[in-house]
Amino acid sequence: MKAGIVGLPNVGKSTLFNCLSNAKAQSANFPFCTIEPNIGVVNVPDTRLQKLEELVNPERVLPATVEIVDIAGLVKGASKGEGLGNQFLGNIRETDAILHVLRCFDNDNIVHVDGSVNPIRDKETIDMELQLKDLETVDKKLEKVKRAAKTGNKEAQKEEAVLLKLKQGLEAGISVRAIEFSEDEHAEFVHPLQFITDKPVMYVCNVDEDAATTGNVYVEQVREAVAKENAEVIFLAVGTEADITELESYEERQMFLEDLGLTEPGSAKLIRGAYKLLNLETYFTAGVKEVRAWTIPVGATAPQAAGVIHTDFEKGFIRAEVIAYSDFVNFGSEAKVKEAGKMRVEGKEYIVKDGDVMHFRFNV
Ligand SMILES: Nc1nc2c(ncn2[C@@H]2O[C@H](COP(=O)(O)OP(=O)(O)OP(=O)(O)O)[C@@H](O)[C@H]2O)c(=O)[nH]1
Ligand SMILES: [Mg+2]
Repeated sequence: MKAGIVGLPNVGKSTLFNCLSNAKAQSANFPFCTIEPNIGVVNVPDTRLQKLEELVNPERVLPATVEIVDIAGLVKGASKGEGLGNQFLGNIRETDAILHVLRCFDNDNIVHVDGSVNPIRDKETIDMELQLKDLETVDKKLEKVKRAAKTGNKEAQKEEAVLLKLKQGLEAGISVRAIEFSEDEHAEFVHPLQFITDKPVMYVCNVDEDAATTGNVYVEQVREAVAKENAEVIFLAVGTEADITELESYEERQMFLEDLGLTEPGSAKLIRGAYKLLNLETYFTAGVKEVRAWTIPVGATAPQAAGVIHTDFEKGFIRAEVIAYSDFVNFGSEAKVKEAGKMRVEGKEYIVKDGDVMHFRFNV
């Protein structure tokens, strides 16, 4: 699963990327600092994993991960080839969710490509470029479908109607996610085209240090502007957090966070938010060799969950032994859970719950 970072140049996208991932991206105070996309793997922070580690004492612990892509800043006209971002919009099309970074801090020393701090205007600039890119996709498809529709092909006619509705919406400045389609229409015609503006989005307001715990008026403006979008808005002192990430020891980092008034990095909240945005959940395996978090889509069945470990586990699935996370923690070990009769045996139809500790039985 992947999330892509978008925004104007010089708003702090690469700095955010650096807060999140161990891969270091170049960030500097000039527009178009990023040229080639930065791709990094981010651990999903989960305190349950630490708790399981304490109880099981395994050789190693592996958290769940999400992939993050940081691209060049987009500017007005990007969809027509202006700036650099356009060539990399393809990388964003391949992601599953969008993190839209908005500059919400004043600082005359940091260049703003449009001359002043105004997150609402910036958001509209970016939205429009993304919409124009999607419009390009619609137009290309429409050209093909039109011909088939003319010959009387019923399926093509249905598709043409959907495409025309998309075209009309996008031309009016509406993102695909806000254009209404039936579930079937969406699955059959909209989803396969991987529209950028159809992906779930989270607005990341980059605030200065003073606003790290409170937010500021820019954040309020953003909240108000996107209220109807049903999108997540979070704020984060990206620059400061990137500095904290640089510190060597956990204690030092924790101390600086506390100075800011935070108990955990805002980036942890962001990653969890992104995970939710992607409609993902976690189940655990907890053996003495390894305690590990595995990522599944919400609603996955036991065999599908097993398939995340290995396709053979899914194909040869017999049953799953399941312990609810809370039972594992309350009883303290797998053996004690079993003694208490709290371990369940589940079959193919079982819908995995977030936090389940699982063990699979399978044939190969
Ligand atoms: N004061 C302040 N400066 C910041 C903050 N976040 C980023 N910066 C600075 O802004 C400049 C641009 O940051 P980058 O992360 O390179 O910006 P970008 O969005 O990746 O820019 P492009 O790659 O050019 O599109 C750098 O000098 C950062 O140190 C912040 O929260 N506060
Ligand atoms: Mg950058």
